[in-house]
Amino acid sequence: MASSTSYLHISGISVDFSKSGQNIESAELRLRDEQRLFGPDLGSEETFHETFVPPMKLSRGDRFSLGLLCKRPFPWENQRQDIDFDTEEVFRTCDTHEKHGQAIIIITAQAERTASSSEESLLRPTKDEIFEMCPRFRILVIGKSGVGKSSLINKAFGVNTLVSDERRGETDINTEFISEQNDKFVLHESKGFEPGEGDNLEIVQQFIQQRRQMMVLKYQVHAVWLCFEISRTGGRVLETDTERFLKLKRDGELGDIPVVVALTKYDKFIDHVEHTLDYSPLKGWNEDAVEKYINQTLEAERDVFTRRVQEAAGSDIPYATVSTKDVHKDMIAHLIEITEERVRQHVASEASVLAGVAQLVDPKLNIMTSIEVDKRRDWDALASTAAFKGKTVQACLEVLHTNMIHVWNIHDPHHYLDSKEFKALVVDLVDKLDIGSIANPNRNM
Ligand SMILES: Nc1nc2c(ncn2[C@@H]2O[C@H](COP(=O)(O)OP(=O)(O)O)[C@@H](O)[C@H]2O)c(=O)[nH]1
Ligand SMILES: [Mg+2]
Repeated sequence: MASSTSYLHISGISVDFSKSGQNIESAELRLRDEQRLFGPDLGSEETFHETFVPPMKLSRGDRFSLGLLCKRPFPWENQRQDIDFDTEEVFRTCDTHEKHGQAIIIITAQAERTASSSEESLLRPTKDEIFEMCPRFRILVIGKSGVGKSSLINKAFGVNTLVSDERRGETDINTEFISEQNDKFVLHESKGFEPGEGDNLEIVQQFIQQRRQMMVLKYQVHAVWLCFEISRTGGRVLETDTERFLKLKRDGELGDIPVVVALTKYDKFIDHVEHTLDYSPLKGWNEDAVEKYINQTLEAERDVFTRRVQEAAGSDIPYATVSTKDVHKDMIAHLIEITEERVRQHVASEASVLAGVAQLVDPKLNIMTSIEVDKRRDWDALASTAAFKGKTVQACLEVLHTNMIHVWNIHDPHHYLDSKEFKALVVDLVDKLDIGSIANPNRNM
């Protein structure tokens, strides 16, 4: 969101032709009459990464394009191809993620604010800054088919459909799934580490490594949920490759990325324990005693399983039992809370804010996140500046209001919450709280 910006610094470009079948010899980024020529990455013919030092300066209305020199079987058939960018779109989204045919182009751009807009930026909601750095919480969910990955995601993020932008039917770990109902998270999915799943461990490891190398926070993977079903068990609970994955994490091979184990379908586990319990010794017991006994048995059975998970995971990899049944909503909230905490500690607070924004099962976390965002503003410093003195309480309330409704991530396709009418209601409400009239535009802070 760079609407208040007069120009952008274009500091990098990544192009991935691996799915396009094109054979590209070189590429040239052109901005007005400036050109930067670059070639494929070392050891690759399909990916290009280039950083521009100093960055190129893009103004609104500039002609901005990428020229490609495509290799053909015969050198005399070398062909040029031009991709024109929509400058307004680049300004609107800052970092632009474009698809051209099957080629994926990512432009890294930073807004350059004009000096005169510094006042405005003081009152600019901090959520803009956070969303600019990290517009979506990026999560990788691993687990064999049927363990309940999709159901868990849907509950946690309050959605019921996810779409990928792959035109082909097949998807893989690189496929980004997003939802129109909640665009604050992006999901990558991977099947588990069952025997017969090929070298999935290697695929997952490679994916995590690649994403770790990306400098820009929003392209990094912010958290991993490793899912399997909790069950009663006498023998081993984890597949060899699952144990190897956990060991890689423990040994630091995967870096700081938070991995949380989600033990799914806890309700099914409860049902199973209850249905197979030997009730004969309980004859003549009162209801409370029976319930206590059942709960103790349940906990003991659960502990057998979780102890084994802990043995494999070690103390640094937390786990949570979850269920998609509404009565167990707290469990998903707990999974999210421990994930958010790890993301905050090990990745970046901006990504953890997005985790808080994206999730929709834990209103307490939404509130905490919203407070966290407002805390980032140095209100004291702000209040003492000339810029602030001229502002009415209403202007300040607007900032709080904007932060709040976006951080709470309420599905509001018609933008009712952004409407003048709703804001008037809020102002009116604050008026009634007896802090004096703030609807009076002349009243200063
Ligand atoms: N009882 C119960 N069933 C679940 C739970 N989570 C998922 N399921 C069911 O398990 C099946 C597979 O779930 P799905 O989310 O599609 O698994 P995925 O293949 O890992 O994405 C579906 O029939 C779900 O309804 C749960 O917490 N409890
Ligand atoms: Mg699924």
